[in-house]
Amino acid sequence: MKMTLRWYGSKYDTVTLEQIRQIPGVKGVITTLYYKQPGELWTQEEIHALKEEVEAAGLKIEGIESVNVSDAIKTGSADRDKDIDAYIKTLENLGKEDIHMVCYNFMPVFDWTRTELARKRPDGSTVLAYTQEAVDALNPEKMFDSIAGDMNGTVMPGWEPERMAKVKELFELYKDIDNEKLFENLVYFLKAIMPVCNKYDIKMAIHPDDPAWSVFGLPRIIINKENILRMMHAVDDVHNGVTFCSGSYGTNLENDLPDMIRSLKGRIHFAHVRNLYFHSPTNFEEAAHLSSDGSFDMYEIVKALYDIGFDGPIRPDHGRMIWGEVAMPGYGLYDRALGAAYINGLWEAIEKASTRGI
Ligand SMILES: [Mn+2]
Repeated sequence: MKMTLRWYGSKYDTVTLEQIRQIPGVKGVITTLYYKQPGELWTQEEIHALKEEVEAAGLKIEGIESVNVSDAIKTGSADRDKDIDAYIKTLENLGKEDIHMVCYNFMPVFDWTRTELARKRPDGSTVLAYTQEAVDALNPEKMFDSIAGDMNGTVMPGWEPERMAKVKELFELYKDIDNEKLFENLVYFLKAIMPVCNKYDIKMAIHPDDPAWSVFGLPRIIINKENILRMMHAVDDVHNGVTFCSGSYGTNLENDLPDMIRSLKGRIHFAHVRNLYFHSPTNFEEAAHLSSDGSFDMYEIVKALYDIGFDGPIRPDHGRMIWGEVAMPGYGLYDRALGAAYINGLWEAIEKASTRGI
C-alpha cells in the first residue's frame, strides 16, 4: 500500500504540502482541481501545474479524488453524452500526466450526509455525526442550512453553496430515477469510459454512498457487497473498481467489512480507513482511528487489505478536530496524521508477522 493524505489544493486546504511531507510514511497525496464543476474539462496544463506543485514539495500525486460525475450523467438526461466526452478527455489528460487512479461517486443530490459536523466526544474532540432521527425530521431543502454554520469557513466537497442553492431543482431532476435506473446510468457511463481507462491504465474507484442506505427517498446503489459485485460483473474490467471506504460501508452494521474486502480482491484501487462509534444502528459518530475508540476492528480491516495484496493508495479518512485546530470538518492535520501513523503501525506489524512466519 501507499500511504497518502487527501489534499484539496493550496487555495482551499488549511493543511500544507510541507506539513503532509512530515507525517512519517506519507509519500503521496490524493488531490483534485477543487474549483472544477462536474462536466467541466480538466486541461493537461492545469493537471501538469498541480503535479509540479506537489512534486516540488517532495510528494507524488497517487490519485485524484474526485473527478465528479455530472447530474446529467447520473440521471441520463440529454446532456449526458456531452459530459461523458468531457470526462473521457479529462481522463486522457490525467493519463498523459501519468496519473492512474480516479475516485468518483454516483450519489444523487447530496454527497455524504452527516447531521452534525461538530459533535463533542467524551475526550473533548469534535467529530462528524449522523442520526436518522435528525434526517427524518428535516426538510431536505434545509439540509445545507442546518450544517453550513459548522463548516469553519471552508467549502466542503459535495456541499458547494452554488450547488445547494439549486437543491429544489436537483430533487426535481431525480424524481423519476430509482435504483435500477441509476444503476443503468452508471453502467452506461462505465462502458463509455473503459476504452480510455484501458489505453492509459486508469483505475476507476467508485466511492460508496454514505450513509449506505437511502436518504430523503433518493436512490442509493453502492451500499453493500451484492450491489458492488453486480457492478463489477456488469462491466467486467479491472479498471472498473472501487474505493473501499470502511467508514461509509461501515455505516450499515450488516456489512461485514473484512469479508467485503476479501470478495473484492483485485478490484480495490483505493482505500479509505476510518472508524465509527455507534450509539445505535442509526446513530453514529466518527471516532479516532484506533479500534478501541470506535466500533470496528481496524486490525481485521487492514489485515484483509494486506491479505488480498492491496498495493494501491490508502489514506486515513476523516479525523476528529483536536488540539484547537480550525479546519474543514474531518480534514484537519492532527488527527489524520495520527490515523496515518496508526495504520502504518498496523501494516508493519501484519507484514512482519506474515513474512517472518510468526
Ligand atoms: Mn471515504
